[in-house]
Amino acid sequence: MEYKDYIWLLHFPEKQIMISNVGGNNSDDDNNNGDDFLNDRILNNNSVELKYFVRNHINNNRGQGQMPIRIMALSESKLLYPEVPHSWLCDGKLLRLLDAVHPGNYTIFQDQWRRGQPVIISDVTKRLNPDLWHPDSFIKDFGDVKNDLINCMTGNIVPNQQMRKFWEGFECHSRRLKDEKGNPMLLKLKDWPPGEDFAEMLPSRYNDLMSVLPLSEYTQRNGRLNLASRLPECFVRPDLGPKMYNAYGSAMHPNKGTTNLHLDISDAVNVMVYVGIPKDGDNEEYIKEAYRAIDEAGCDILTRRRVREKGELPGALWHIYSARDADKIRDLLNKVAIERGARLEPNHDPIHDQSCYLDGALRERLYKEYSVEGYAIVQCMGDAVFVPAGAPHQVRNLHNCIKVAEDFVSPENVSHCFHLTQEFRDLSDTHSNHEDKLQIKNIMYHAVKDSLSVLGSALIKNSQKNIEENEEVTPIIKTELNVDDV
Ligand SMILES: O=C(O)CCC(=O)C(=O)O
Ligand SMILES: [Fe+2]
Repeated sequence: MEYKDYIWLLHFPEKQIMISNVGGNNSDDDNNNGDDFLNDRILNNNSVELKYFVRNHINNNRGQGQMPIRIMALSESKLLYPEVPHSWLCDGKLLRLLDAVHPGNYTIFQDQWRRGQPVIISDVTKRLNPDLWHPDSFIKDFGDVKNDLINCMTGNIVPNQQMRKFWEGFECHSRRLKDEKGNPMLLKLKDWPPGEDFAEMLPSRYNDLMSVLPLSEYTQRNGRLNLASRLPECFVRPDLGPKMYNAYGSAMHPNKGTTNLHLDISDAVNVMVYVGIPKDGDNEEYIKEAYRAIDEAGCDILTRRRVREKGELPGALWHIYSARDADKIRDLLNKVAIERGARLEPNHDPIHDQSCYLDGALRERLYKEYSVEGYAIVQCMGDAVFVPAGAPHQVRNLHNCIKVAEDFVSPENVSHCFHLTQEFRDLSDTHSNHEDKLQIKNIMYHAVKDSLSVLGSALIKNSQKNIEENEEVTPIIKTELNVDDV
């Protein structure tokens, strides 16, 4: 979005601007007034014809009937939510909640979340026990345990390494494992703790994390707005995490992701619990590189200002896209693959394959050719990023990061979870999400059953109350009207 458009939005806050896709920095319709600008974007967005991607499943939830994206200015939202400390990033598209435990957070969060928009909440880790999340504590507790590492530059696996080798190089360049050319590798710990083992292997950390997760009605396993909590005990527990993401930072490599573009079938909250800057080498230089990466990644001015504020420690750069734009992204990635001479394989999917990172050039093409613009988000130390189910996202660590994510199933996005489960079924067997580990149909069945039973008992209670009230009223009416005398 251009500066003039932002100003326009600020001047017409009462319009409750709701648009499907706002232009990026490259908007070329300079002569439009605001309304034309909006109409143009909506038309543009809806009229893109997909030539390189064909959808097998009909998914009625894909855009039609969905609430449009909302863009807010603080002057307006302060009137709507006067009590709740918050600000707006990504040119008004991204809500940032500033008090993680404020009871008023739910309303404003839900007003974004039901539109499929991500949200960040800052300062969630101040009540964590920092000793449990320091790299040294992982060396002490698990240094001798072996695990695979991934070289983020090549995608190759460095198999069966003592984890102390990963952790010792976390904040010390000179101790990093080297590749065959003798260069320190950019490493990521692969799936650790493995599978579903977090709570059993790291019980104190599990309890520490769960005690600080914000919006607990959504994020706790028994939260009332976490539909997964409706699944009776006798079912196998769905895998909701937590999952840890441990990786070195790569601010110097703008087209290499720490985690490539993919989407998850449930909602997730991802918390930055530790950011480390190497202690050897030029500390200032690392920090400057990270700022440069942020400035070049399509972040809005307020984000660029925020990361430079005292006390902020930027850790990772996210690009999150609306779930409704997933097919357009697939179309672009298929088109690019063909341009590069590749053949499209059946039962493969450019997002589910998790093999691409959208660099600046691809993000620009996505905007120009499809009118799709994502959310460029910087996750600082202590930030929790809420990622809606089905929203394609990618992450690039700027410094060395420890993140922990917990999944949940919100009523707002349950239909995405359902459709995505169907979609994953058709993929080749190489995909880990092939089977329905979430058991989404069971979750939905029990959520509906419980809702009906709550409504049923409320109805019964209400009608009983009515009968009692009528019985009480009748004698009065009788006396006042002297019904018996008539
Ligand atoms: O931090 C990362 O590398 C990936 C995080 C992610 O994809 C998630 O939490 O869903
Ligand atoms: Fe993810």
